[in-house]
Amino acid sequence: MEDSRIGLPIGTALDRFIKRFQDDFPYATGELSQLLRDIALAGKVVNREVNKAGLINLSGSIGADNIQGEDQQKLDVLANIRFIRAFTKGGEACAIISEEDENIIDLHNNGKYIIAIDPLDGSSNIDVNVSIGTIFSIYRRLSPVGSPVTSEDVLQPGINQVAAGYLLYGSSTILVYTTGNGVNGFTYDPTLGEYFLSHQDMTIPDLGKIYSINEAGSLDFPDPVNRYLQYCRENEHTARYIGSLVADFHRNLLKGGIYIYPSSPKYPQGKLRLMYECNALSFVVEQAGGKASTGNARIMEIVPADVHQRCPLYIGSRSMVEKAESFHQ
Ligand code: P6P
Repeated sequence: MEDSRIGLPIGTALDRFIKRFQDDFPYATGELSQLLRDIALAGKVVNREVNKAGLINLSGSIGADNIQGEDQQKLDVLANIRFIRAFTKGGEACAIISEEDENIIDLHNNGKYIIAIDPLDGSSNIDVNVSIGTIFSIYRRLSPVGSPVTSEDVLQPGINQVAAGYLLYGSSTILVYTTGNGVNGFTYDPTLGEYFLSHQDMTIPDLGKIYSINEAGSLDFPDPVNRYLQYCRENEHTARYIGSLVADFHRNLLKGGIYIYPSSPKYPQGKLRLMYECNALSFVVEQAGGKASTGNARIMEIVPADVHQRCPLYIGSRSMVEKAESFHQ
């Protein structure tokens, strides 16, 4: 079976890429492929709205907090609606876990897949034109198709993911995903309304010099974190922190680096969400040769107890994550 590490050239359209590698899975019946197309389509719509938010009064807050207690942005709500509508129409997903919804969205259909999604991460950056992103994770349901969705269906560890990835709405919009067979990136051409393969078989440098963390919290960081940061400062590292996880992650994926959001008194379990932020990016980074941990344990082996649970996140170049972990031992 040909894997995604060879085969289709740069410039291949996303649709052709998906079909090409679906054909390699004889048992594949096309639902996962269609799910990826649904995500790509919703991403086009969100991209359009993100790119003109200021012109159509879509910037700013709706004046209410979301279930996370965070000031909900108009585009958060819009993006959530777009992705849920795409999955509802597509019919491949039977349930959705969304950062914007307290409860699991049961679509009461014969879908085979569970989606965990952060429709628009980093939304506080929307008003200042900083890159933001969508993060998604896809699982196969464990209970029989057509039966009620169970808690076992939704509380699966990250190692059960069948696909995961992100959309980055930045200087250009890129869709990066894996189905467990390498990582590929597709840049969106809005003049053609299509994504084209631009980053083939992405691999993260094993070592980098970039560390991404909000150092303003250092007075409250666990001691091992501060000792690792001191190591970075003493070893010609450089700090880059956009405040938008997808943007920081993507830069580190390309250049090498580590992103850390540790536990703190304000966030005893860390700030980031296991199901729709940490697991998805962990699948991508592991497939690209990197590593993702809580500082002590592999992210993807955590068995969730709650769909919105948080966890500390150390993610990026393998040697850098292992170095940071060594300060915890
Ligand atoms: P802080 C955005 O709210 C987010 O979830 C990530 O995208 C980002 O990396 C992080 O939180 C920023 O958090 O506490 O540094 O502002």
